[in-house]
Amino acid sequence: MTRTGGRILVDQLELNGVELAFCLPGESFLSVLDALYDSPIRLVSCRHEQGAANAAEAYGKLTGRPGVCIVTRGPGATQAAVGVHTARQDSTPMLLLVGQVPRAFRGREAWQELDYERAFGSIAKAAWEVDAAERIPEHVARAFTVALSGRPGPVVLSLPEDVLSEEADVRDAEPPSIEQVGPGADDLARLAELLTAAERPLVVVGEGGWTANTGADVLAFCEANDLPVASAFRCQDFVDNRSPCYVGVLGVAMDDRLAARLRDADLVLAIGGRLGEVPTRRYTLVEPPRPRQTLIRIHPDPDELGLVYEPDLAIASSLPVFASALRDLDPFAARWKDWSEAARADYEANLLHEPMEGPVDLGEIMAFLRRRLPADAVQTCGAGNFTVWAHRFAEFRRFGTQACPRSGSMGYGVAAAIAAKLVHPDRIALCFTGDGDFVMSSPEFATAVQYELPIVVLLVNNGMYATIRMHQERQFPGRVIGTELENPDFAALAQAYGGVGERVERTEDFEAAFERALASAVAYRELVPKGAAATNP
Ligand SMILES: Cc1ncc(C[n+]2csc(CCOP(=O)(O)OP(=O)(O)O)c2C)c(N)n1
Ligand SMILES: [Mg+2]
Repeated sequence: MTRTGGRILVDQLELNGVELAFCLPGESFLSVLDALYDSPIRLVSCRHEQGAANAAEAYGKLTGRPGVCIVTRGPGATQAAVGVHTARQDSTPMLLLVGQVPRAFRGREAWQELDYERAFGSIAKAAWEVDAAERIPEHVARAFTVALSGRPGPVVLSLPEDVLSEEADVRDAEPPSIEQVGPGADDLARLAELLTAAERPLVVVGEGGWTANTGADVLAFCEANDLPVASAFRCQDFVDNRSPCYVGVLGVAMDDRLAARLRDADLVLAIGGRLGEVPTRRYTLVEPPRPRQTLIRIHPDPDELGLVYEPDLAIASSLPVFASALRDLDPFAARWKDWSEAARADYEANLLHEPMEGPVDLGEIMAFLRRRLPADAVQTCGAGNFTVWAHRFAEFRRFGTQACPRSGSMGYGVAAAIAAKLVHPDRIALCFTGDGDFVMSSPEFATAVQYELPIVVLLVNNGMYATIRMHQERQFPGRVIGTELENPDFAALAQAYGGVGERVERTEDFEAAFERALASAVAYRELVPKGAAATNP
């Protein structure tokens, strides 16, 4: 039986367990849209490719499965690039499917033509073009394999228009199974040896295929041995923050006491993550290439283990398999109790805050949210100084409740909250955003309204790009330029989109306003006359 390339593609996505895809429609992939018409895959059509790509990235973070984003050629693809970059930096599996000019036009710089292999060469984990409908199953299987194996990441598939519309008789490919390698007995013996010799060890958990069980296993090991464990930037939901062993996040504006602990640790056991610029405070706390600390690195991708640092012990292993082996190790003679307890005490002290000047105290508001939010609420954000409060004062209990860009990209939070609400319709999806950040992602507020996804957006409006202003005033005092913002009335904007909007001007008014926000589904739908012609005049 023959099928169109579009149908073959959609069948292949279904076989790989895809249940949701984000798109911004384009004429270059009409046959994919047509195949989706009959498919159980839910299609969410966004308002900007940035939003579609960010939502797909967040889906990948929340589920561990590749988020699928479908966009049109040239401008569609370049607008989606930001989500691909985040997926790359954040090690998130993702599939960007892009329309391409017909095969016969390639190389002419035809309309909206782009060489995706070159354009996405350093952004995606891999990017390539499919050259015939009959090879779509093979290419999709390869795309899922590459997105999920080793260090997860984004894959870009370029799909020429005529490949999608041509018919082919081809069998589907089996969904790939990703081999999970584990640590060898020698690795674990050496790890035990190094750890036994350590006086001030610190475990750091980071991205690269984390799961809820991984967090539970790592924590069980830490608790059995009084080992302090810190999370890398925006990996705060990797272990239960209420564990006596959890000691905080190595993020932007990290607690100096935690920074000192990482610097002064004599052994760092890095499970996942890259010990990148943010968690190491610009590579000062753990200095490449040969850190002061004894360094043990665990990562599923052997390539990653040789980058930047010279570890004392490098173990190529899937993180879940490693964590489960770690849990089974015999307990160490616990000598780290004082070190661990002191770190935990600092973390708890850092959750408290000095009252802030002015009528709205973000520390107070965060303290309220810490009490109020259920353990399964999903928090999202973009970039800005407001995130410092959101990260410092939040407590995460479960994996898959923080969907924030480790890439530090603005404009992510609203789309991520949409993805969260689609994955977990019964949970609260709370987006922290700033006045700059929100305007960048506000088109997707319309998507939330259209698909009746009652996300809650908490917008910190300070009339400026404060992060940049802060650095500007430090480095170039008295020479403020380009960082002030003249803003719309955000509450009215939310209403205009068909949502609910409120302005809170005093700390004491927040609680009631927040409860009203939770209670209000995005119910209002504007009525538009039917029958507006879909054809050209
Ligand atoms: C896509 C993108 N563009 C620019 C930046 C640089 N940047 C980081 S934070 C920030 C300001 C964000 O402003 P706002 O959302 O108002 O947050 P505030 O810092 O005022 O709390 C900017 C411009 C970025 N991180 N990402
Ligand atoms: Mg601002």
